[in-house]
Order: sequence, then C-alpha cells, then structure tokens
Amino acid sequence: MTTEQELQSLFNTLDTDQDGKISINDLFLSPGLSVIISSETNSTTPQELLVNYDSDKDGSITFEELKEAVEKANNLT
Ligand SMILES: [Ca+2]
Ligand SMILES: [Ca+2]
Repeated sequence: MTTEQELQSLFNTLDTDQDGKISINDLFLSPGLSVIISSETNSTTPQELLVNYDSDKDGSITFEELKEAVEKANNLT
C-alpha cells in the first residue's frame, strides 16, 4: 500500500522534466522507478502503464491518473 504522499514524491521523481505529467520519455529516463510504478500498478512495461492508465489518452500520466492506477491495482489484490 502506498500513501498519497509517497505517491506524490514518486510522481515528482518520475516527472524528470517537471511538467506535471509522466510521459513515456520520463518513464524511460527513470527505469528503476518505472519498475516500482509497474509493480504498484500490475503493469509490466512503461508502455503498458501508459496504455492501461492514461484514461484521457493524451499520451501522458497525470498524478490523478497515477493515483487511480495504484488504487485500482490495490483493489485487485
Ligand atoms: Ca514530464
Ligand atoms: Ca493522461
């Protein structure tokens, strides 16, 4: 279980260009962290994470989308 605060700091670390959203490039620049994200959300690759959890299909994950992804994953287990 991840707290919102932990999630926020994870999000900030993943958002390498600090534009407020995690793009596929951000995920590839942080391979170690994307592994953590992947295990939190049951996604195996950054691509899968984006496809599964980019709910508005703009090609990037916002904090809200990440939070939703982790909440969904935690509800499934
Ligand atoms: Ca970014
Ligand atoms: Ca999005």
